[in-house]
Amino acid sequence: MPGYTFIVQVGSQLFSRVERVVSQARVADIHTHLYDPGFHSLLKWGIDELLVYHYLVSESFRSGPWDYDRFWSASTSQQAEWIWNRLFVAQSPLSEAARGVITTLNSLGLDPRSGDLALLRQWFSLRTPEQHVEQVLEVAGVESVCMTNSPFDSEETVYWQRTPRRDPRFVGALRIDPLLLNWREARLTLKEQGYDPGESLNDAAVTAIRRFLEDWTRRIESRYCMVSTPPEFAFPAETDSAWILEKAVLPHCRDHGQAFAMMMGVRRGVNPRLRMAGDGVGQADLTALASLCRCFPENRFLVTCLSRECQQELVILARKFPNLHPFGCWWFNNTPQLIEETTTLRLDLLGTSFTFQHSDSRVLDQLIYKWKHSRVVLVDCLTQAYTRLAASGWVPTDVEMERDVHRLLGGSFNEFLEGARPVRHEGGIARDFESR
Ligand code: HDL
Ligand code: ZN
Repeated sequence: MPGYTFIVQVGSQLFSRVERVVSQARVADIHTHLYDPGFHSLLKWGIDELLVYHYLVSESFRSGPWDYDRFWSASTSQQAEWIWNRLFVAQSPLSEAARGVITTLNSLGLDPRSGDLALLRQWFSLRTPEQHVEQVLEVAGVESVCMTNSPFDSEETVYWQRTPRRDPRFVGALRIDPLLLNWREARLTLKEQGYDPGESLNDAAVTAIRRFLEDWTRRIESRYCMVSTPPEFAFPAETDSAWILEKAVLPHCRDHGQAFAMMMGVRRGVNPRLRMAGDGVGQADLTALASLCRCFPENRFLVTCLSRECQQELVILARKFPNLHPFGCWWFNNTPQLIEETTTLRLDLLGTSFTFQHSDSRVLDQLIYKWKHSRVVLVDCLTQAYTRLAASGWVPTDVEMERDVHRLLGGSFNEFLEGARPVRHEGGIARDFESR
């Protein structure tokens, strides 16, 4: 690290330049659980939804009494009051998610200190979803968000059957967890939707699964295909999951220009009484990822890991496989300390060939705090990286900083996905990987 005087002089100049560039940069948020306003009640927003976010539900149970039945039988506003009293009145909102509510309300010009949830509810009630989308995207500096669109979610498929009016800033992403993780159930859904895969996994099943994937990819104009996998996920393996992935999903992704996104290491239902808030973490076996990247060089893999212990191995695998793109500081990694640790590791080993963050927002208003909090950390990480670079005799220009920040906030992602476009066979020979 350069000398103290150098850091103070050059570092502070760089800090203000980096802060300006990062604060003005527009973000492509590549994974959220938000919906286009055309999906009506599926788009969550407002103070009650902010407070009953499952991160805050689990945190609110840290204080007693742990009356699960009383909580789950309460109304959303009653649940919000429960959480408000336990996390904002009985203690300071110090956790990332609790502080996020404060950041969001203040950024919208509302005073959380009023503690008057009724007044806050009234403010939100005076606006339409469309108006709120405009203000939140503007305040958050977000240009586009990828949704999580599951053909196995009957609440959502109803809307797709009505071909909803689409807002192009809300980009489709095909989520297929049941197909890979619960084939016995998934095959019934495919049959219901007219893609009968038959009783066993064979060529006929591949045909049915690929038609299902193609139709949904086209219907939602999918940007990529995604699954979240448990720590035990293995490949190669004698499992339905590995077979469907190899025979149907990856060939589909390759032929239809879909990167395959894997969110690895989630342990579902650790405490089922917390419902969606009850999921936990386990250390994923990344040898499975290395096998996939090696065996399917024409597929592109977007990957994030839930366990802190996996982060270095993921980055090192990305150095070995150009078809692997790490992204985001997912879920339990979305804290200032772990965002800084992960981002510094990635900058030191990958330069800007990764995607810094995704918000995973479930409530529209969360875009504001998740990106405001993350930008603060990104400024620190980049200032440190540029200060080191300057000490080596290379001071970045503003244009170079803007280019680097653009790459980290969606530019590298788009470049990586461009390469996933279907191979154009000229004269029967697949053109070179790079020249596509
Ligand atoms: O599987 C996922 O996409 C996760 O992001 C889960 O939805 C999780 O509940 C979550 O919201 N994490 O931030
Ligand atoms: Zn998610």
